[in-house]
Amino acid sequence: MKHLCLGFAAAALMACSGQDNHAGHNHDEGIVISAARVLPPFPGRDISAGYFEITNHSHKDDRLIAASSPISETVEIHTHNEVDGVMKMRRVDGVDLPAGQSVMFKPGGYHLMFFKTKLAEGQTDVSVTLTYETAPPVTIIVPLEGHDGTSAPKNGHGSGYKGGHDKGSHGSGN
Ligand SMILES: [Cu+2]
Repeated sequence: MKHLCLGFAAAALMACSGQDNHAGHNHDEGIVISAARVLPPFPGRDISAGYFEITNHSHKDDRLIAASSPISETVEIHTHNEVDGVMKMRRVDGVDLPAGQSVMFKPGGYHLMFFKTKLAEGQTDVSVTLTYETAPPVTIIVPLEGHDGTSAPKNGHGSGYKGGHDKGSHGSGN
């Protein structure tokens, strides 16, 4: 219930500032992918995983229904469930994207699975196309990440911790 209230408050704030700052600019931002990364296969394996945050900025509920990529003929949307204390992966036929909300694709949760991954030598990023039930498909370029955890987020679009929890100041003016 608390989440619901916060959600409404945030939506109301956005609506207000939108009118003040973007008069005459009334297309909505649609669905935005951020903090995307693809983990390449472990040595001897050919399965990669894709993670990102997906935010539906539109006013309509939508649904991610498919993903594709030149590096793999088979890209599936997966989730993790705990079964008898063991995390198991399961394919899902889509992920709901409620209007105004974000869904995290992360280790232990939703993720993309790229089977029989084919990477060129020295390849550093991957093209991924996401297909939605309503919104038009979007192709994004996703950086490949190392397995050693050394690759820090480079695009400055990660979770913007600025130290402190000052409420009310949404610094992002785009
Ligand atoms: Cu999986």
